[in-house]
Amino acid sequence: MAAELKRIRRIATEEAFSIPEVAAALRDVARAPGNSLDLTLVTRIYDAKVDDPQARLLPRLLDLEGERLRDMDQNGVAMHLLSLTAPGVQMFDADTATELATLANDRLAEVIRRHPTRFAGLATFAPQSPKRAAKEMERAMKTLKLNGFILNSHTHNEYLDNPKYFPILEAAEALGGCIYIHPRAPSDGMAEPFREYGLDSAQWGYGIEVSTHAVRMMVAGVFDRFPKLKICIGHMGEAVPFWLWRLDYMNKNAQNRGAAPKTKLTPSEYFRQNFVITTSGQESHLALDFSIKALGIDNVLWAIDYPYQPTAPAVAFMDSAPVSDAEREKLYHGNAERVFHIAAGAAAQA
Ligand code: 1WB
Ligand code: MN
Repeated sequence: MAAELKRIRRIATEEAFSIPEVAAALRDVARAPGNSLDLTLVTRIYDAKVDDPQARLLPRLLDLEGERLRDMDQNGVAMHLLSLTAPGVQMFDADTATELATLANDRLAEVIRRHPTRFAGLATFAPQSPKRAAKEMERAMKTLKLNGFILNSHTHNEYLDNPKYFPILEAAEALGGCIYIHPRAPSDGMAEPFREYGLDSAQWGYGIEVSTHAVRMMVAGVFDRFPKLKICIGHMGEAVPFWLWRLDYMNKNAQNRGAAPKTKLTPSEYFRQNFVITTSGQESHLALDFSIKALGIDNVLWAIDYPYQPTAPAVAFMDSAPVSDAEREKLYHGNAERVFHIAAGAAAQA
């Protein structure tokens, strides 16, 4: 590691955890009848046979202060911005989801209180009950001092452009809390072609699910109603940056034939105004360079995707990225501090 990089503060922004109560509820979901595409992965992780390599993920999701901190120390990572891992509470009934979201947020706040320089956290909420979700969002930021929100894409096959969720968007905007839209598997209506070849999750399905979510919000005009709302998406923007030109062109056509509502701005304008992206699990310098040029250096944040992706290559990727020192500071911590209200602080102890 170069000497000057030893002193850089690395804040990783898409870092997953769970709590035993949510893991148990997901095991029950795995054992109940159902056809959701998420069940493939939920079964592998939460109801795994002991010889399944994916079974190793659950202890690493439940651990916060053991192996995780050692992994951070070994790799010079100052901080994990933690979030309850996908699918979060979004496969449960409204009451269970609301209760477990509160519990997960309390646990998250406790571990941050014990390690305020090592952890920050995104609050979970239960979209199944939008009004109660908005209350929990306020408690999470004002009382628990959490740093923003995590949403694992669709809820019972519905997306944030649905007006039933507007109380959630109103709360996020008023609180200045960015909503990180993390993947889960594609919703029922587009699930079938993803059932083969392992396409259900991180290989391809996750990106399609979240990019579709983001595009729906932009073309529906959600950001005309909530112009200060901030959304974060991972995996180098789930390919949306690459699509901006064509989105603008074809959205205009769709508007002109009455298929899409008229909006104040174009998709690319909303994307630059209302979105930031992270590099989670997408370690291509070419894609990074393109994204910085497309969105601006202030809109790209570093992430590892722990424990689903290894830390060392994610650090090596950003340490060696072809950017200036000032740009690397923004990518590694400056943008995260601004977007997620994280106090300035020190690099990891060498
Ligand atoms: C994987 C990746 C699984 C992610 C996940 O389960 C999440 C995987 C919730 O690679 O198996 C992710 O966040 O990218
Ligand atoms: Mn992730």
